[in-house]
Amino acid sequence: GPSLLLLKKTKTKKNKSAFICQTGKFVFLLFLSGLVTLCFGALFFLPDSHLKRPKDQDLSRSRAESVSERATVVDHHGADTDTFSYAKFKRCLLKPPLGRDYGKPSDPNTNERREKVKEMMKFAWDNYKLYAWGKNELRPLTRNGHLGNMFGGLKGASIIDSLDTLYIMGLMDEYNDAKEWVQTSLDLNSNGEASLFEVNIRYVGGLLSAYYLTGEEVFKSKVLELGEKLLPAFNTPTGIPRGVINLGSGTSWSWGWASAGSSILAEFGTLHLEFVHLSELSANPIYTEKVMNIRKLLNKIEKPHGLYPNFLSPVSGNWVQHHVSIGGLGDSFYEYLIKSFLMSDKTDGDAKKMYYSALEAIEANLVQKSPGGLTYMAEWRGGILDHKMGHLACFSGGMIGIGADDGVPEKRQHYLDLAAEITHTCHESYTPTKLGPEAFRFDGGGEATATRLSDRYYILRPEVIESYMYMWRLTHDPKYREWGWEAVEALEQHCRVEAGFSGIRDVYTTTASHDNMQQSFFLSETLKYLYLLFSDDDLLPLEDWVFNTEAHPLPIIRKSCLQDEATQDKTVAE
Ligand code: DMJ
Repeated sequence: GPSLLLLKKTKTKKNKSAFICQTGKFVFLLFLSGLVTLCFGALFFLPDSHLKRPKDQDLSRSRAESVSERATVVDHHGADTDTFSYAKFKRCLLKPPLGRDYGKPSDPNTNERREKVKEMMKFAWDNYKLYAWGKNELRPLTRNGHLGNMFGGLKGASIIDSLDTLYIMGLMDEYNDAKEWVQTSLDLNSNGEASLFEVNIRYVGGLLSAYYLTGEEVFKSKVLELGEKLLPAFNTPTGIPRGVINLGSGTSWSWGWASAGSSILAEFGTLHLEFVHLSELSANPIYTEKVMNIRKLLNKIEKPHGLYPNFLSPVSGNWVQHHVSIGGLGDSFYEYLIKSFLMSDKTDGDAKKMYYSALEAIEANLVQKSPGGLTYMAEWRGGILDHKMGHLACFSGGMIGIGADDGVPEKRQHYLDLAAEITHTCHESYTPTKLGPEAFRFDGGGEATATRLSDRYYILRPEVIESYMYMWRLTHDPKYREWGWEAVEALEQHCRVEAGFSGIRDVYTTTASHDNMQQSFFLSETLKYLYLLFSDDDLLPLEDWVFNTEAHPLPIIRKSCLQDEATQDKTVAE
């Protein structure tokens, strides 16, 4: 009947579905075996893959290779990208970078001052984050961001400049936000016109020091990527780079305002520290070669009275005019000579020679005593002195101080005295708001005063405080901490506004007119130097670190230690 028919139908259905199921399984197995064959086959086509297990007899050799003979991973520029060992570098430091207790001073009053500086950093950072995140600088009055045109479309200058300051202050949430921004949003594929100098001191310097302090690979890979983009700037007949570079196309040219297409001493002379470290990290000598070439040319060229003028032609390699300054246009060239020597673990003899003979020429031609007894550095225009000193030149107190130990021993005290006198003069220029003008003069009856209205502004610059910090470390004279505290109070009174810190237009009036700009160097330099001034000396000890001109700490390169470490590793491996 109908039930038998139903049973038959069901049976046929079951058979059918069993058949379909069997076929499905077969197809699946066929697919699977195909896949396995494919993957296995692919292994043979891999060039020298990590997936290939070495033969047993090769095991010990490959360990040795991985430890000390890693010059095998070569990128397209010939750089060995796998040679630098962070662990080895750390072992070659004399002291822990953050000191015993993050440099916390035992004296409660000093500690309170240090906490105040940390609070200022947090306030500056929080407002930047709130109103200008990802832009280059904060405009604290209008509460928005500023991009500007110095960095060729690169963004986040305040973030890169703040990384190390946040880290040493132990502001870890803020540091982590900054690091995450670098990971996710720092885009180096920009196509704009950048100042080679500014990108180098802020971005390259900032990323380098963030890497050396934290060991985070992201900073290393970013800085190496950026370093490559700067290389085309050196494609000139002399190898002296021009001031401006398009980060996308690599074309470069001189600043429109620099006479006769010249390059600026303080710009092409302020690459050495960062470029040597780029070579260290990439094991690619090209960066060091580029800056050594600049050094060679400067060493060889005839110098008027032993002085280095501010403008040089990248085409002929000759000076373009005879204007010499320890302030703007010249400043950090001199700083990088002594710091190159110190950073080389005192092995870079040329840098040392050039620094001390430049200093002698400066003393013979530029250093002056005012009628009121203040020592200052005048500017030199083809033999004629302009009795003016820029705020920028006030870094030289610290520079002469850190170089005092390595000249001829009989001049040690002389250099320390000169450093102290210059720092004193710069402190004298900080009045009556206790902040200093952009430039001050010693003629027309003035003593360290800005006589021109246009020189009266203060844009949160660090140089005077920088010299207090070095002089404190060198002498421990309490007056430097007192002067630093004066500056903290003045910054609070005249520059702190509701949404950050701002420069002011006139240091001679107490009713402040703000310029609406929180410069990124305020976070990287001014606040860092103040924090170090109120910290113990074991926070970023000078035995191990030199600060680039944007206050980014770079480690002294102990070649012999690094080599010993490598040999030891090799011996262990064998
Ligand atoms: C910073 O960018 C650096 O210190 C540079 O060497 C000079 N100018 C500013 C700070 O004043």
